[in-house]
Amino acid sequence: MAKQARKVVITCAVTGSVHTPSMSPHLPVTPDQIAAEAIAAAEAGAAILHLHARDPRDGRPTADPAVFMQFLPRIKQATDAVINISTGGSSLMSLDERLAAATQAQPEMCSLNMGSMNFALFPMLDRPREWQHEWEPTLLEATRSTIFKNTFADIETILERLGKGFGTRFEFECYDVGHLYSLAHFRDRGLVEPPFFIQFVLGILGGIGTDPENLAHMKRIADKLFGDDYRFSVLAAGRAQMPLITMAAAMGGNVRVGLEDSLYDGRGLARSNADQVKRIRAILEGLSLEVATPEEARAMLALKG
Ligand code: KMH
Ligand code: ZN
Repeated sequence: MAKQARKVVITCAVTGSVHTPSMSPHLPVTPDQIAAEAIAAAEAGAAILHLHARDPRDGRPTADPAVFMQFLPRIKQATDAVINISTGGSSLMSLDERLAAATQAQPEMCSLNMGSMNFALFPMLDRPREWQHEWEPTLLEATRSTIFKNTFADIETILERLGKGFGTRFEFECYDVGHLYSLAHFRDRGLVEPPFFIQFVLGILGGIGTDPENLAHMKRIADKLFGDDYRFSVLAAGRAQMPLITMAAAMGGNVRVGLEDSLYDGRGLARSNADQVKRIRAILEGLSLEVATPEEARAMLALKG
C-alpha cells in the first residue's frame, strides 16, 4: 500500500499585537478587516486561525471581549477553521485581561506562553516618527521596561480555567529551549495531556534567534522530552518567517504564517494574510507535502471539535 502523505497544519496569525498600523496598510485592525482576512486565510488553506483583537478606533491592541465578539461569530459562520484565541494578548495587559475573551468564547484552542521573558518591540521605533500614530512610540517604548509575565502560577491558572474548565487545547508557545522543559514539568504533574502542539517561536528579541541551528536544537530537545507525544510548528518573526517555516516543514513540522509574525511576502509587504498562506502552500506542495484540513488538524491535535 502506498505510504500516506504527511499532512502539514497551516496556522495563520491574522493581526497579533506586535505590529502597529503605520507599519503596513495591510495589517487588519477593524473587526470587519480581521473577519475578512481570517476568512480569506482559511479559504487559502489555513486550518487554524490564531486571533487577537484591536481597537477599531486606532488599531491599538485590545483585550475587550466585546471587540472579539464582533468578528468571532462571523469567522465561525463562514469557515470550519479551528479558532485559536490568544491568551498572550500583549505584554502590557494583565492576565485577567488576557483571559477575558477566551473565557467568554471558550474556543477549541488558545495560545499558552510557556515562560516569562523580555519581549521587545522598541526596535520598531527605528522608523520615522512622522509615520507613526501618536500612541505607537509610547506603547513600543513601554516594552523596554516590561516583562511578558507568564509565571508558573499564571500557566496553571490558564490550564485550570480554560483547559480543565472548557476542554480547550493549547498552542504551547516556546520562545527558548527552557520553555520546553517547563512544558515537560506540567506534563510530569499531569496538568497537560498529549498530543502537545508546540509552537517554536524564533526571532523575538528576548527569546531564541532565527538561526537554523536553534530550530534543529529545539526539535532535538523536544524529541527527547516528548517523543511521539507532540507535534511541532514554527513561527519566525519578520523576514525569517518563510525560510524558517520551510525548514520546519522539511523537518516534519507544521507552519505558522500571518501578519502577526511578519509583514513581508518576498521582497515587499504582504498584501494580505491569505498571500502568505498561499505562498507557504505553494512551497509545501513543491515539497510534495499535503496541507491538513481543519478536520484533519482536529484529529491530529485531539481538539474537542
Ligand atoms: N506574537 C507571537 C510572537 C500569543 O498570542 O499568545 C507569539 C504569540 C503569543 O502569538
Ligand atoms: Zn498571538
